[in-house]
Amino acid sequence: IVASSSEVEQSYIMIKPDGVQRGLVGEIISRFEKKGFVLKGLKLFHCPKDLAQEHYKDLKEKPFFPKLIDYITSGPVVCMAWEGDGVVASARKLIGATNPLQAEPGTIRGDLAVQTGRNVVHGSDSPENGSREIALWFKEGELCQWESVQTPWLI
Ligand code: RTP
Repeated sequence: IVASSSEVEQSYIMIKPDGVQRGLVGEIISRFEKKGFVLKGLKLFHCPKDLAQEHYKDLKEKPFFPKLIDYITSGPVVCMAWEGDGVVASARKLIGATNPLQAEPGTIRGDLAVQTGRNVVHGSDSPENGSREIALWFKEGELCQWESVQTPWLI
């Protein structure tokens, strides 16, 4: 388990395979960077089916579950751990509604996507799930503890 040395809230943000394939990695990372959150973990990773199934286990009874697993494992994803006060709720706002056609302009999905099944990015839905998902996707030693020069301005 990868534990943060701080008590600061963390969110697991993942650029899905469509975001990687469409060349949106820099655009998406820059939105979280510019907002002022602190990047503690980052890797490109082609995830196996069992990990995708564990990540989305709460959705396993949904009819779209098999397609969702095929989608998430169809190519590399970008795994990120972002930290900061209120990062979970704020990241959900930056990402926008699950259905990109309902996502507000200015949000990542509102600006960059049209299909629920190709909605370019994932963000944890609670601080507990943020910690759970970061421990699931990152191994010991893959997270960096460092201080952003912006951190004092966020508190
Ligand atoms: P995420 O977990 O990816 O951040 O998305 P979310 O909370 O906004 O949405 P959730 O309901 O947790 O669904 C997870 C992902 O499953 C796909 N999905 N497909 N009707 C469908 O075909 C459908 N509904 C959901 C989306 O990729 C969604 O982000």
